[in-house]
Amino acid sequence: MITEVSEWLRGASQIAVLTGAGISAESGVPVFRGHSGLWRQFRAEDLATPDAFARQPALVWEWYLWRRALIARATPNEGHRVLARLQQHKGATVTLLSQNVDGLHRRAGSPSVIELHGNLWRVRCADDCGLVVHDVESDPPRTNLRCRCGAWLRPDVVWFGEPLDAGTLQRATTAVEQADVVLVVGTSAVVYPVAALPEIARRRRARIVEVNIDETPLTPRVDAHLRGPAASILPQLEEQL
Ligand code: BJW
Repeated sequence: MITEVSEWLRGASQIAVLTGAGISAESGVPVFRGHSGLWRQFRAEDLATPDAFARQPALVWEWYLWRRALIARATPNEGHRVLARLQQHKGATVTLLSQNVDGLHRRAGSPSVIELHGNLWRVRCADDCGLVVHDVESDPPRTNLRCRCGAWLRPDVVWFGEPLDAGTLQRATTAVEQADVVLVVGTSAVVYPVAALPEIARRRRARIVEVNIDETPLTPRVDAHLRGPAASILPQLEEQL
């Protein structure tokens, strides 16, 4: 199957890659769903919401500071690096779309990444006064960051119930609409609207290739499911390109 997929990639002029938490799993960053997704007793759905932040901003910040510390120690893995090289390959236009907020794709050398759910290294005003800053205040980490307008500062990420940035989602939609092949790597494909992107591509007759250690709701609808860790499957694919 890897040989067939690499032929599709070789013949493609537009490729879209959609990544999720699974691509960073082998860098030691926990995924969201399943047992390793729990922080203390909390699930992402308990903390990644505007309501949780309104009720307990310090608790939500603690979670993000814990994740920042972990990600700061992590290094990109071979999966991130293969995708960065693929983007710089002259044969096709490769658009990298990521749901991850960890910044590991950029650290692996990806020249551009469409970050659909934001970036946990940026903060912005929780009252939307317009302030967005790249946070340099994480050392020492503080859970009571305030904006110049007095409101809380929050991580510049997309929580449940919040809309994705319209321009960002449009760029992602265009990329999958134009793609000949869409590579879906390490996502459970359950969080919308991003989970709809492979289906949009499929309707335009793109080939959909899933790389995952497990099956997902998308699996029955893909052209190829490459089962295994992204950091081993992606290098095997690259070898054949
Ligand atoms: C490996 C591996 C290895 C492991 N190699 N693989 C339609 C239907 C139903 C519900 C909705 C709908 N439309 C909207 C909703 C509601 C909601 C939603 O989708 N809920 C579902 C859970 C039911 N969506 C939203 O609320 C979104 N907003 C929205 O729709 O707004 C509409 C609106 C319009 C106008 C006004 C107001 C509102 C926003 C969603 C935001 C999600 N945010 C989070 C947190 C981001 C910040 C942070 O990180 O803290 O994003 S939640 C979390 O889930 C995070 C992730 O990006 C996202 C997806 O998770 P991902 O990446 O797939 O990770 P996992 O853990 O789920 O899966 C990992 C996978 O990797 C697994 O499959 C493993 O097998 C695999 N794996 N190791 C390869 N080594």
